[in-house]
Amino acid sequence: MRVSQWLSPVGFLLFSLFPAHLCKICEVNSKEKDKLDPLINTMVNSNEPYPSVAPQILMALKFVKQHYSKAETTFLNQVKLNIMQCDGATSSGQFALDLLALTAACQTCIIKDYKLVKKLEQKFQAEVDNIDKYGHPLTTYYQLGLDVLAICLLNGTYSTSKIADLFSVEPKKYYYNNQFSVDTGALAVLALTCVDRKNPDVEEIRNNIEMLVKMILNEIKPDGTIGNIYSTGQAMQALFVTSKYYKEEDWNCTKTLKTVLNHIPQAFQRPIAASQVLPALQGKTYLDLTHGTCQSSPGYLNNSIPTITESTPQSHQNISVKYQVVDFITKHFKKSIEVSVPEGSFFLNVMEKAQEEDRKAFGFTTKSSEWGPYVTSVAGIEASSKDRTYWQLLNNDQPLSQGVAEFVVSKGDKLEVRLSYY
Ligand code: B12
Repeated sequence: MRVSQWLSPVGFLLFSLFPAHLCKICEVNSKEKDKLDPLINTMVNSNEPYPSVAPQILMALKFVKQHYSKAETTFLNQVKLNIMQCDGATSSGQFALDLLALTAACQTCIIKDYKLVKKLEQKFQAEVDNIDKYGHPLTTYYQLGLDVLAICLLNGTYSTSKIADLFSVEPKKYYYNNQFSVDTGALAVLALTCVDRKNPDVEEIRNNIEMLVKMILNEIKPDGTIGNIYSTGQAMQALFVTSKYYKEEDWNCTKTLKTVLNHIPQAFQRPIAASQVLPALQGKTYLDLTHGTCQSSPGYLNNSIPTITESTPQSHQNISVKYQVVDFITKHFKKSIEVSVPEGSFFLNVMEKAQEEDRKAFGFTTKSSEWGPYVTSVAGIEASSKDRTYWQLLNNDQPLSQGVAEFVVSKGDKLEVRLSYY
């Protein structure tokens, strides 16, 4: 039977209008919608000063029916400030996030009047030039994904074949220390899907999408998490828009959704984490940022302030853990210690205890960020974005999926900070 014989006229119209947009989407049902309230509260009550938080919250709030005028105005002002203060030091991904947020907040006039897409194209070009010269971008492929997503959604100029080349599937683009970065892959899929929708039938673009989707599907864990809990929301977005590349049985979306909902109380207390997961839970993706109406109606600001677990141990019973510092790059430095800390302590507390014992070997510095404290130096050895090095966090030789102020240590753990390349 031909498609047109069994589809109703309306169905046929929809089918012929949106064949490339067919999506497999599961979203939180109306009975469970209140499970999202903690995420929304965390976001609207955020007063974090880090530039990448406000744009991502605005992007997430676009998909929330209720309006939070006061909070939205505050975040929009922060985004405008980011744009005004933008200079050579502003990363391309940060600028792309700001543009996506302006789009979400219906501020397209600002984008046009100040020719912001052109500016983003220039920042993106600087990334490409750096790749041509040194083999890696100024920032990371995650940020390149944000750049292309914003340029494409805002109808900027790009070469489809160059984009296909840029996002070709090679380990150095999508892996950190032999581990596939699901977040990076997901952003690339969203960006490539936008490009594909606007320039259909470019084989290389589709091949990239197909391979990345396979790699993302490979990262589905038995409980439905994709990568780890913090990459799952963006991976869901990528899978929503690419269902023609995989079979129904390849992904149990409902299981993933259920697991994420169950993790809301403990895993998404940071505004940044909440903002990245919320769109997918509502069946939305960043490709929807340009859809929908741009009217606003007044809302209210919920006053319940979210609490982030502080880095102070909860109990008095002590546990013993091993901790070592390794310079994996020069291999000239390796120092280990066993410390005793109260049960419920964080990685950070172990580092502090080791530092008290031997400042030369275990002294460290951090810089605060939207994800908490980021370890910048240990034993006087500074990580450097210029050299593309970082202090990687591990336990029992496995990289952690949380920062030092979030990972709770257990008895017998073998913690490590390892200077590595990214
Ligand atoms: C690229 C990236 C990195 C790069 C950053 C390099 C660079 N100069 O750009 C590198 C490889 C160094 C890195 C390191 C780590 N990362 Co990382 N990273 C990302 C990624 C994919 C994109 C970030 C980004 O570019 N955002 C866009 C730009 C415009 O925003 P930005 O504010 O400028 O971004 C900065 C911060 O995100 C910061 N940063 C990156 N990762 C982390 C992790 C922590 C804990 C902190 C405090 C800050 C931080 O570096 C970015 C550039 O300056 C995100 C994915 C995501 N979903 O956000 C994960 C992500 C933020 N990272 C994560 C983790 C766990 C880590 C590590 C702890 C991994 C490890 N086992 O060592 C380490 C940090 C260790 C430390 N020293 O404290 C988690 C955080 C989860 C959480 N609850 O804390 C994420 C969400 C990935 C994931 N799904 O697990 N990361």
